[in-house]
Formats: sequence, structure tokens, C-alpha cells
Amino acid sequence: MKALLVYPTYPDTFWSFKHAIKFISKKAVHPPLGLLTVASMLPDAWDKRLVDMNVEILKDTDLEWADYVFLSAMIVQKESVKDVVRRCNKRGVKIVAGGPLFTAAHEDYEGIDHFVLNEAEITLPRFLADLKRGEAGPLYVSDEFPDIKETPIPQWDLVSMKKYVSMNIQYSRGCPFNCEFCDITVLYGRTVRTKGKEQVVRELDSLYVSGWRGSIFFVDDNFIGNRRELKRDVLPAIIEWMKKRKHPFTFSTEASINLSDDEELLRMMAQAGFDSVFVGIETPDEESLAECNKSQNRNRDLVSCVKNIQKYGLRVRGGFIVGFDNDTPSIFERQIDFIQKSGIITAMVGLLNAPRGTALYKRVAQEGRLLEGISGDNTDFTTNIIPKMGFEKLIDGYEKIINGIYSPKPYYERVKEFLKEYTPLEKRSFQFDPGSFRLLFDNIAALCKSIWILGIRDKERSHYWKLLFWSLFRRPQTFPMAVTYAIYGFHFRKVFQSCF
Ligand code: B12
Ligand code: SF4
Repeated sequence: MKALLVYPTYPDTFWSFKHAIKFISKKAVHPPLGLLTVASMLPDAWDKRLVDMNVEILKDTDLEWADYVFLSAMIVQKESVKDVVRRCNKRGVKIVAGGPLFTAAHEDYEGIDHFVLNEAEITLPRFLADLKRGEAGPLYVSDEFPDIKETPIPQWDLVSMKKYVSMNIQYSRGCPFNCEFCDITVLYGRTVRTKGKEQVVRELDSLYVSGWRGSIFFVDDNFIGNRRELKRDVLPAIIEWMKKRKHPFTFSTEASINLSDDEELLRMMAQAGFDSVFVGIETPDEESLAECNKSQNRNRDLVSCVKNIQKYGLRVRGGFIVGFDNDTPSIFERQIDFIQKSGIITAMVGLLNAPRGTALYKRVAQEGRLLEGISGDNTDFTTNIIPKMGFEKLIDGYEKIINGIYSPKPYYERVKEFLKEYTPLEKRSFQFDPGSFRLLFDNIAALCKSIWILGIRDKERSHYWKLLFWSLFRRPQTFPMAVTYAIYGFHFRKVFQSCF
């Protein structure tokens, strides 16, 4: 059997970092971990190939080669999904579809032979058994959440690692919280399921022996969902592994704000090599936090919490939302103020949207405020909710925030304020191996390209030079970060160009 695993194209969005990764000649930030995991669950005897359309073109000859196309996608990829389905249908290639897009809304997609939904650990073996008997059905679902202790190591040899900025690992699935707008708990449940420490170490090993060096993203919904196990087993194992291998990786992840309350955990994460963490801050407004059931963010000084995390060398990336029912017109200024004060450089501010299956979806539908269709990209100025404050006010205010945080002056000011206080992770010694040399070369190439694009061609070049000289002479240890953030700023301005 010949299986072609296909990951459709995503648009030019905030998280695509498309305008930034060109500086290091990469094609995409992350490989599709879901498909790589599914690949490991397919029979060994099958011929397997993977085409991530974000890094290479899906050719007709690829489709003609395949007996089955295994398709995975997130909601933002839906346009490209339709195109792939059309091309497969035209050539009579059978399609097996799974992953979050289809699990959330498979009934919206025609032309697909088999939907194998929810987590593949449960549904894929059933599909494969039926297929073997020649009785594969159209729909496989499960309301159980599998134990991921048996999940195999992703089949890394199917991707060309050098095309990506970062590799991925998953330690846990699920999140104990229950925010009204979030579909994580719908898709992966509220009980946090974890892998064992040996399993995590084996995954690190597999990336290391594949030659990978540099950044690894723990794609957990909430990395600190089970703090006890993390501190007792997994982090000590990672710390030891990193020491033994001479620190070949840096890690990033996603976590809830209560990370800030646990100094021991913060210290261990820094020691393990974590240098950034995405945190859902959402809003500085207490009533809006109550409205969306974000209990973990309430009754605390959120700016201090962010600063406390940053104190350990973990850069905080933040998620922010406007459009809550309790939001008043002052929210836009307050969000700008918060972001500038907290020093969160990568601030993803989005409009409140209601993904299918969430408590918010049900509530706004009952209130008659739900609109058809959701783009999945909450930074594209669209929402499927009729906002209480009215569309016009919301969009105006949203544009004001984007302008207030990403136009060059406030953006570079924020970067400088952040770098003034920031202490990067302890410097690790350089390893003389091909992976580390490639990383060094990428960084030098990025600096050269940034000089040409941001320092010479860009009309905002004075901000760039001021930041670089300031960091070079005042805080030289932050220089690589100053260059990185200048490049990020360029990406954000491109994504939101209509606001400037
Ligand atoms: C890493 C990640 C990203 C990364 C990289 C994506 C990538 N290339 O992998 C980044 C940061 C870029 C990202 C961005 C976004 N993401 Co994202 N992301 C994730 C995250 C945290 C982990 C994905 C992952 O690797 N999981 C691990 C693998 C093993 O799990 P899995 O993919 O679910 O696969 C399992 C099953 O689904 C199934 N399966 C998967 N594919 C297939 C295929 C077949 C054929 C079969 C049979 C089974 C199957 O089997 C696997 C094993 O059980 C998920 C949350 C999550 N827990 O998955 C959100 C998630 C996928 N992202 C989501 C969203 C909405 C986004 C954004 C649109 C957010 C935004 N507002 O901009 C952006 C858009 C990206 C863009 N470029 O435009 C949603 C998707 C919701 C949906 N219904 O589609 C999720 C579920 C999070 C959420 N609820 O908010 N994301
Ligand atoms: S803490 Fe994050 S992942 Fe957990 S339910 Fe809330 S938004 Fe979703």
C-alpha cells in the first residue's frame, strides 16, 4: 500500500511567521507532528511519503503515486484542504482525513472517503483493521481519550528538517481549565494525559540522532497541567539528558499563568533549557475574565506575573482577546497599556471567536448572536459572534491596538524596555558538530539579511539601527535577540499592513 501524507497550506497569518523565516531561509516554522505520529502508526510494510505543502509543492505525480492520501489540517487550512480534495477526487485517489479540522466539523467536507477522527491512537487501528478486511467505513469516531504512554515516536525521516525553524515534541494532551472560548478541552479533554519520562527522553534522542540542533516546541495544550509529575520525573530527566548531550536544544511551550506562582518549576524549566512560553493572558479586565471563565487569571497582578516568569529567562508570548460582552470602549487603550508595560513582544491580539463545540458557541447560538462560518484565524479582523459593542467599534478599536503595539515606534520601544531587564539563559558552550554550525550560519545569515532589508531598504531603518547599537554597547548579551525581534517586527507589520 502506498500512503501519501499531506499537510495543506496555511495562509500568511500571525503565527505563520512567513515574513520572518525568510531571513533564515526556512520554509515553515514547524513540521506537522500529527501526521508524523500517524505515519508511525501505519503498518511498517506500507510505502509512506509526506508532503507538507508549506515547504514543498504537491505535484500531480505525487497523487498519482498514492493509493491513499492521509490528510490532516487545522481550521485555517480549510481552503487548501478543499483544493487537495478536489485534486484527489479528479484522479480517483482515496482520502483518509483526520486531525482537529475534521474532528471539529467533518460534516462540512465532501469528497472524503474515510473520516478517521479524534485521536488516532483509538480510531486508526479500527480503520486499518476494517481496511485489511476490505470493509473500511466512512466514519470512525471515539469519545474516549487514549492513554498516550503508548504513542509511538513520530516518523522524523519523512520530513526534511532543514526546511523548518523548530521541531516539535508532545509531552501531554488536555488542559485542566475550562475557558469558555477554547476548544482544546472539547478536542483533548480536561484530564491531562502525559507521556512517561523515558518516552520523552527517547523522543529527544530521536531528534538528536536525526541531526537536529536548536529549537524544540513542546506542543502541549498546557505544559504545566500536571505539575507534580513534571517536577518529579520529566524535568529532571530532561535536565540530565541536556547536560549529558551538552545542551543541543532550546525549548519553548504553552502554559497557564499559574506557572508564575511556582518558583521551583520556573527554575527547573530554565535549567532544562526553556527560553520561551506562550501564556493566554486574554484581558486585563476582571469582568471579562469572569465572563470567559478564565479563573486562573483572576485576582492577580498579571503584569507582575509576566515579569516574574521573564525573570527566569523565559520570554513570554501572550494571547489577548477583545470583543467580550463586558468589554467597554476603554478596553483597547488598556490592552495597549498592558502589553507595553509587560514587555510581551509577541502579543497575539485577536477578536473573540466561538469555535464549534465550545461553551461559547452554545451560548451565543442561544442568544441569537452566532454567525455562519469561522475563519479560524482570530487576527484576520473577522468574528462569528455579533459583538455587544457593535462591529464598527470593535474593529476600530482592534486596529487601534495593532497600531499601538506594532507600529515601529511603540514596538521598538517595547523591545528595548524588555531587553533592558532581560537576562538570557546561561550561555552554553558551542558544540563543534554540523548541526550547531548550521545554526550559527543561519544566525549570521539572518543578521546580514536584516541589515540589508531593515537597516538599508526599510523606511523605518533609524529604529533598527538605534536598537542594534543600543544593545551592542549597553547590553551585548541581548544582541542576537535584538536582531530577532527586529525581524519579528517586520513580520508583524507585514501581516497587519492594513493598520499602518
Ligand atoms: C503546535 C500547534 C501549532 C503550531 C504549528 C502547527 C503545526 N505545523 O503543527 C503553530 C504555533 C504554528 C500553530 C498555529 C495556529 N494554530 Co495551532 N496548534 C498547535 C497545537 C498546540 C499542537 C499541534 C500538534 O502538533 N499536536 C500533536 C499531535 C500529535 O496531535 P494532533 O495534531 O491532534 O494529531 C492527533 C489527532 O488529531 C490525529 N490526527 C491528526 N492528523 C491526522 C490525520 C489523519 C489522516 C488521521 C487518521 C488522524 C490524524 O492523530 C494524532 C494522534 O492522535 C494544537 C493543539 C493540539 N493539542 O494539538 C493547536 C491547534 C491545532 N491550533 C489551532 C489553531 C486554531 C491555530 C491557529 C489558527 C491560531 C490562530 N489564531 O492563529 C494558528 C494558525 C497557524 C498558521 N500558520 O496559520 C487549533 C485548531 C482548531 C481546529 N478546529 O482546527 C488547535 C487544535 C488549538 C486550539 N484549539 O486552539 N499551531
Ligand atoms: S488554559 Fe488555555 S488550553 Fe486550557 S482551557 Fe484555557 S485557553 Fe484552553
